[in-house]
Amino acid sequence: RLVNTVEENQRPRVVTPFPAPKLMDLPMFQGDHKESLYWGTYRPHVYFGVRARTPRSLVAGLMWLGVKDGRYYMRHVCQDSDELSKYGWTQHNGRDFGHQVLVDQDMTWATSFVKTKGEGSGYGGDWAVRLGVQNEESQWNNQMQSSGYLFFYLADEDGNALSLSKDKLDISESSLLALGSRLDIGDWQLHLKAKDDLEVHYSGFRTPHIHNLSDLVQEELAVQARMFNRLQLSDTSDDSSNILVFQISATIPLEADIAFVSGTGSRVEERVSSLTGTSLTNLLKEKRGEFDSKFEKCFNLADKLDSESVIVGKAAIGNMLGGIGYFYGQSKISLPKSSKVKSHENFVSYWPAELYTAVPSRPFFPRGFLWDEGFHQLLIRRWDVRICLDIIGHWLDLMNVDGWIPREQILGAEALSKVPEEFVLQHPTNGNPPTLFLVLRELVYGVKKNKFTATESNEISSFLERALVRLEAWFQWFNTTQSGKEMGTYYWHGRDNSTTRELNPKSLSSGLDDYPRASHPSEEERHLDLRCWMLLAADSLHSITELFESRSERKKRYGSTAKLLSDFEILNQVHFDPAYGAYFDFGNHTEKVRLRWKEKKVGNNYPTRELIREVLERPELRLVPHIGYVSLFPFMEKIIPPESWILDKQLDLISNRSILWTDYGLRSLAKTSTLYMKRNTEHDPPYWRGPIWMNMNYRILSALHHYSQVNGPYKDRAKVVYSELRSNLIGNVVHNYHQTGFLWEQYDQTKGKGKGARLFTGWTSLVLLIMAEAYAEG
Ligand code: 6A9
Repeated sequence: RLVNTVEENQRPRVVTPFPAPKLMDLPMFQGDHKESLYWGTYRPHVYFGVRARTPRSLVAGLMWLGVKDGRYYMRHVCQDSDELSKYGWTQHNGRDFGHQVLVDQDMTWATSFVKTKGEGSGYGGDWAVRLGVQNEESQWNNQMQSSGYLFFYLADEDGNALSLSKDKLDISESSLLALGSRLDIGDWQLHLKAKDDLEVHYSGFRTPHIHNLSDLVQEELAVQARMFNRLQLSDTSDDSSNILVFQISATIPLEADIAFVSGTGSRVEERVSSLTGTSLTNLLKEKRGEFDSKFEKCFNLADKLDSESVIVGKAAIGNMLGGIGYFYGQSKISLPKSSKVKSHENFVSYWPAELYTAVPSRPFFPRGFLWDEGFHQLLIRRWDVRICLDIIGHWLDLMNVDGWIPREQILGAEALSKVPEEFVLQHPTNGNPPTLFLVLRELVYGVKKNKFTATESNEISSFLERALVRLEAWFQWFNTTQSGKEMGTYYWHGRDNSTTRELNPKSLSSGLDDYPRASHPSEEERHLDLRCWMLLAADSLHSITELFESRSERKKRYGSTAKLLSDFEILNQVHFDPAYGAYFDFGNHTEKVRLRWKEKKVGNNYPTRELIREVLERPELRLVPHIGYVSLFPFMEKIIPPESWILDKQLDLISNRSILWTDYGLRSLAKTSTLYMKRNTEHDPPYWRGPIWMNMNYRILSALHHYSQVNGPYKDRAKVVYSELRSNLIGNVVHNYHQTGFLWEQYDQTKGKGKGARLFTGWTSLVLLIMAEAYAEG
């Protein structure tokens, strides 16, 4: 379109979409592909939820009352404070099957999801969920504990009314609970079947906001409890309800099958019956078998590792795929102070957008994070390339006209309700590592080496062909806005150079948050990790352009940029410190900083104390002598020639216990660093200043694997370090999983204990690639 409407002219540049055909409009994402991914467990923030990939969907979900110390608590949204001793998908194929186990006190829940498209099914097909509850201890005499308080709901985000099948539900007479109609899928029905007697009660609500549904149900139960002394929904609903909640009560053990069918014109009974009872049992069995064989085919663990590890490997891929969500909404973008945009607030809204993405952690961070996603895709692409491309496509379509992609995607009211205010705004001056290139580079290589089927190859190629202009813009965004003073140098913009509180001003955009950088942020800075990310981007663009044009100008340009950024001599001149044998950032820096308590007078109030940074020496331009993950970036990008003595030096740093080595993986920051395990402010404990993180360990391990394969004097040494690091990482994650029930965000470097967010099944799931020894080739 050549003509801009008036409205578009007034739209601030920062919220203007990148002007190129969208990836998600590619034919490969329409038709069968789109329909096959319509329904799914795309609500990772709840313990169990189903929705379709459409902005305002019909959504389903599970709630139950947990009992603790004689009190009831509503379980719905994944919350750490619920203290479930374990939960997560033990299997999930990302498409039409998943099995999850949840342990709440002495109750064990199982949710199995399955989807089918049978003759007569409407758009997107039919789906079913089998809910099972068992009681570990036999407290049968305790009535309160022996009946399950289980709630299953349907809510129409579009506001369409849902009808109850009849006023008095009796499922021994008819399994039909509810019915309705929508534009996307036509008429639909919800059925419930069970072997044993179930009592079903219900309540209808009308509200556009489903993110506070737990409160609505709890309030209703409280009213009922006060009036009638029972925890039972009121059996009322009117014609306008867009939410129906069903309460299913029975004695434990309980098993209930819920079937959702659309396209109710034909074969409804057969389809419901094939999705419940014995047929469902058989179908689930078949799906579990398929998952197991695909798992074995993709990762080949059977003769490599013990069964304890294999369980963790399955949980890793299961939770990665089961954690995939679909979100819709508008990011809030912070307005620079100089902005001419008229706004009463300090932000402007991004355009309404869809995002289909994996998430780092269902209870803590159930939303998209840009650089996390590149790591997620390293795993997902080995399971299902189409899901991988679909996810990357969604992300690239979020790019604005400047080539910028917001780092954290907080889309929609449900997502927003989980984020503290100070983290909501996205800053258009700040980037986040372009890790999607990690997987794109692998895909290009796979195409060139014929590792994919012909159809897959064609799809990847047409994807890349359309993605190229966006990828180039992304590269340009970094190359212009994050460049340093000297040619070929880069630094993360957005560090605070006026703070007096931070021991070392953070660089959130790098993804490594509080990893120490130059003490005094300045334009003179040169960040080693960003330089290596730029190399990755240039190198990937070079090989992508090579796919389409063998002799073009731009192919040459990316080739020479990559060559420049991987030039060993230049790298060493700018970032190498021979005294340490290590690579460092460069910047305005002093080691002599510390936090001190100072008295603070606030008006007439009593004096209070505050923690303030003291600088005891004038900073100067120099290398920043902190050894840690950043120091290893040239190693991770395999820039160091195999015969170089510097490679030997890197192996020293890695394998030295007083520096980076631990029995559980490599520390983020060397024990010898002046900021090792130091708080950044009073409220900010160390994060990337010691603990072990899986994404970086995976990349370091990949490089070790590489150097153990190529010829050179340090080949054998690399091999030894490689296998020890690998077994330490696997051993510790497996041990923690079986002990605590979870994969964790990071692992403590002294005892190996999981820390930070639990049920962190984002990049920690890379442990599966480590088990499978699956690294990038080429
Ligand atoms: C806080 C608090 C319930 C921090 O995995 C996501 C990111 C990584 O991209 C980043 O590298 N995590 C890492 O340093 C978690 C970030 C959480 C920020 C928002 C909101 C909500 O608590």
